[in-house]
Amino acid sequence: MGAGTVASEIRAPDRLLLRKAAAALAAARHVCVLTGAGISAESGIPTFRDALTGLWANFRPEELATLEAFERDPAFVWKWYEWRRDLVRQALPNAGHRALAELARRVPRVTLVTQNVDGLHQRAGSVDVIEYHGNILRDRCLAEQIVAERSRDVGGDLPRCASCGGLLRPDVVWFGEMIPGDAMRMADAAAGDCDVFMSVGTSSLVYPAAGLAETALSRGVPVIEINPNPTELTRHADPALAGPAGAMLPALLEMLDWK
Ligand code: BJW
Repeated sequence: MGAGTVASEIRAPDRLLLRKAAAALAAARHVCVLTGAGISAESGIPTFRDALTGLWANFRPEELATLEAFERDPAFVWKWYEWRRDLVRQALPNAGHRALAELARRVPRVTLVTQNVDGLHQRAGSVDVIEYHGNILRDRCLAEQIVAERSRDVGGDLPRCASCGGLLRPDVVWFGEMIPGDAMRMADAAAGDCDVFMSVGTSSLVYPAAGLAETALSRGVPVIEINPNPTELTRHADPALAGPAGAMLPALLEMLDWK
């Protein structure tokens, strides 16, 4: 992290909370971080539930993020996903993503679990990222339930599987679908083992991801939240850092330097 003025630009009460968070991180052996759409907002990728800019400002989730919706109108759902794929391909990791990659070099162990499907953590240098809700840039064969290549031979509007010719879908987790087994096991294990938990840029509304912070809380582990808006988790978090991830995370790293 460059020499910085980042922490000094933050309001004094927030600096106290940052200091508390930095002290917890400085003493930590294993930090589990859960990220959500908010960390990619500063890369230009809309969140889901923010009232005016969110991806669902004009749609209900059930219209787009369920298997039923896809089976009802695959062309409509694919159009939404192709539009989002273009956004993701053009996006760059921001200071928040980079700070989490750097955090892994500063504390003995970091497990990074992301609900995001955009791959920006990996592009920022984080390794072994647990993709809890899949990855938007991959296709999955609806019939074979495996990650698949697109067929170049079959015409028509909808992407088809190169191996069986069946319909492809994005390799993401929709409502009512199971979390990939390995992702679920590794994330549960990390929430059950960490000595600091961080929740960054998520509304903490969607389960089982939101349950990871609850696991940490039930173990009496410090739970740090970073979010400019209050969430279901805020009143339980200590400290709750009310600000954007792209400012708060670099400031937190800078404080860690002083420890
Ligand atoms: C910033 C910021 C900045 C802005 N810096 N922050 C227990 C209780 C109740 C319900 C359930 C339960 N267990 C399961 C359920 C059902 C359901 C569920 O949770 N429903 C609730 C909504 C009520 N869960 C499921 O169905 C899950 N599967 C499951 O449980 O399987 C078992 C099962 C099977 C069958 C039957 C029953 C159970 C699957 C959930 C899949 C979620 N999928 C989506 C779409 C992914 C694909 C895609 O991308 O299209 O995942 S939905 C969407 O929500 C996406 C996200 O990953 C997820 C979470 O959203 P996130 O990231 O929190 O975004 P937002 O927009 O909500 O919030 C952004 C936040 O950022 C805000 O707070 C801002 O303030 C903040 N922010 N700028 C920091 N700069």
